[in-house]
Amino acid sequence: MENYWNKEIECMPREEMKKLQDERLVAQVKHVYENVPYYKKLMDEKGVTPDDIKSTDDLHKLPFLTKSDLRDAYPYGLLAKPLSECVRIHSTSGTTGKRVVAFYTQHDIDLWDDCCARAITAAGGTKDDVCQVAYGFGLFTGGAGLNGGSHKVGCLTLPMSSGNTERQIQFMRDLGSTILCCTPSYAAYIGETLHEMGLTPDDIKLKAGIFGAEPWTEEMRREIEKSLGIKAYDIYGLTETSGPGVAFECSAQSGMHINEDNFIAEIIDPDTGEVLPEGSKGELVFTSITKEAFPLLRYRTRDICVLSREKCSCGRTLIKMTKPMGRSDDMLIIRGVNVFPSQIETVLLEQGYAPNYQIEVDRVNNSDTLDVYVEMNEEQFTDTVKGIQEKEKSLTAAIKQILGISPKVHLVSPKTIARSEGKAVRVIDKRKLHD
Ligand code: DLL
Repeated sequence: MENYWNKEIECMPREEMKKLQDERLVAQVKHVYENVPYYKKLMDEKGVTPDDIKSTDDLHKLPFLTKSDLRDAYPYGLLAKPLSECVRIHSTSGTTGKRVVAFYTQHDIDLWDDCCARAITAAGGTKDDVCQVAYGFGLFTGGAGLNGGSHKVGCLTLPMSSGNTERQIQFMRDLGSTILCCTPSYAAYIGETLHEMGLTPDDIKLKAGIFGAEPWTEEMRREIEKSLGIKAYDIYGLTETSGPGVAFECSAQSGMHINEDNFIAEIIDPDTGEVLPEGSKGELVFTSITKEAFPLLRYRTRDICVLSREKCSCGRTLIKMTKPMGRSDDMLIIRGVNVFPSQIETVLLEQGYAPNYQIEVDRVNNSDTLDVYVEMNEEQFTDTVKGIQEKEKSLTAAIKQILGISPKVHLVSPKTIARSEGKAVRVIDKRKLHD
């Protein structure tokens, strides 16, 4: 039986949801225009006033907002409420330029917790569960978001933060954690450590995991599900729109439902900005229609995915997004070919390797090079040199088949690729194509 946190909203008939979005959008545009000079200027430059926005059908008239606007307006330029009404900030983990700082009123936090409560409930969570939150706590939104959602649901919450993996497993055993929340790469690492400690999924009580904050493939999902003996659910979000919980997976485990009562989603052509019809692959754009302190309109996420309104077996009517297939700014262009790291990950896992790999791109004599470092497990490692070379050859061929370009594959000894407790760094691009 499917569990809902807020059935009325999650299963709301389409026309009613559109009406709710229409009303909230009109009010939000007015709020922003009147309270944020930065927005007023952008809208004035485009010749749009709040009176032009009568429903979601007029959304396309509004200007886009990008990460560079957020940087220009740093720190307070997009704030729509007095600071005295804000109770928290979070910030992105960006390594270049200024960080993005997002502000929250207490009402914003309540709505955010509610979105995360929906995700936990959809993964089977109830007040009888023990929910171990192993996302980082701090400026990153992962820990705080799932912690808030877990409290709302009434789970016994373990605010572990990430790291200290053996202790994570010890608490998991001693306190009988049933739900684990962390990045998929950390979940894989926890699974690996569990087995190294001589334990199996039968020694723990976990039943579900809520994993997101970075791209992961279906193959990786299966790997984690096996190593921890759980069902693994995806969760999506970004600091700019509050954090995790913008979209969450249900029992169908085939894409994430977007919390449309809070966010309007569009898919655009990343090059032209043109809005694309449902079912097209393109860049995801979000408009926050309920946020008070930091309400972004038509924010370009750079995440590439597809939206679908196909009926879902879970009964929810909320629109679904596919797993992000990559980011328009993270997509590698190698020898003119578009490459998403997830394509390489799929091949590696299909061929029986663990998700421990690193991709290195460089430019030598004006030509791009692609090196893929893949870790062997102990069993693969005992192979002869010739056997290893053959494995490298067969991996090279399999990757070439998918990408159309040939990588140089290096199989490396067990435990030589750094494990991640948060977002994994999969790609090192040495070409210095960007600042
Ligand atoms: O990663 C928020 C989050 C925390 C989501 C915990 C889920 C769980 P940022 O650090 O601002 O926020 O990074 C946002 O991470 O634009 C995507 O590119 C990527 N991302 C987030 N969730 C997923 C996911 C948090 N499920 C950026 N699959 C987003 C793929 C994801 N990519």
